Amino acid sequence: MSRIVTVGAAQTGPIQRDDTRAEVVERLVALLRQGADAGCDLIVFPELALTTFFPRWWVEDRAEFDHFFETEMPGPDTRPLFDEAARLGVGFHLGYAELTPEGQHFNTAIVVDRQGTVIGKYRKVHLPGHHDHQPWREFQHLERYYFDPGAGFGVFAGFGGVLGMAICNDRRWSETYRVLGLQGCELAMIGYNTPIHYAPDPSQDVLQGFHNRLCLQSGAYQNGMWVVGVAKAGEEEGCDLLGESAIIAPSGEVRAACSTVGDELAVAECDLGLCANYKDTLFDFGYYRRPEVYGTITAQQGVVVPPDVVAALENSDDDDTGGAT
Ligand code: CDT
Repeated sequence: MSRIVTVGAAQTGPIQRDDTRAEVVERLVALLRQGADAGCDLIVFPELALTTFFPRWWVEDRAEFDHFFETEMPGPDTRPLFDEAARLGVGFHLGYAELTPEGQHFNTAIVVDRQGTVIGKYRKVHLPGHHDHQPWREFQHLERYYFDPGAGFGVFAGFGGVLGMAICNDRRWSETYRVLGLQGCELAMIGYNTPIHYAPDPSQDVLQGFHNRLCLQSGAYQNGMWVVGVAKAGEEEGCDLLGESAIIAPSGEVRAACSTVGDELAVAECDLGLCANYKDTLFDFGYYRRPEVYGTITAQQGVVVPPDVVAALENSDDDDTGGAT
């Protein structure tokens, strides 16, 4: 049975450090209206959609950057977005930096229903980059300094289906999709800020677009779910951010995509009923999965080459010089 949710991937262009919340919210409201005109039920905004990607800078006292965080949602600056969405009868997903009353800092996303009520919240689990100042880099990636890690991946009822969220770097980890998939997720919303330049291995720079799609498409297919990947894109404070926002079907096919690195909406009719084509056949988890042999995935964090393999390699005559000279 088909269950159509018309989704808008609302990519934004860059947000500069001096852009005010009010200016940014105005841009989001414009995308929201565009989405409503296009018949969207749900608009998906990027990760940290209200501010510049501030983890690119080091400050000795982290509290100096607390102004990038929201202490309430909606707050005075974001209220217009909630009000306009409710007026239009359109739901949305929004990424932002969250500061809790207990003083915890999270990279957070929420999903809001057509009435303007928050129906789900997610805090980023996989925090990439580093925790210390590394001046050799062109720019920092200090998510491990500014954010506390989230506690897990939940799913939420909304828009007639099972919704899930992940944030940016989470999309590179197959565990993310599988944990969502095991809870029946039918539509995963994933905002991102992905610098094109990856300082630890610049050979990956030209592959950023490929790796983005590779992760989103395989996650969708292997779990029989729609995946909506939405970028904050373009040149932000001298840092080039990947665009290529896309809506991926449970088949792994791209159904809609952005073609610019500015504010842009890509729309697709997502039939949640299509998930069953995969969830009930090739990826019927209940019938085919073998959790009894997957224990390593949760039992250990890093790589452990088994001692017998290490020993065999040490005793081996093989080398990597490419053969006899
Ligand atoms: N925002 C975010 O998670 N960005 C990361 C950059 C990785 S390089 C430190 C990403 O995976 O796209």
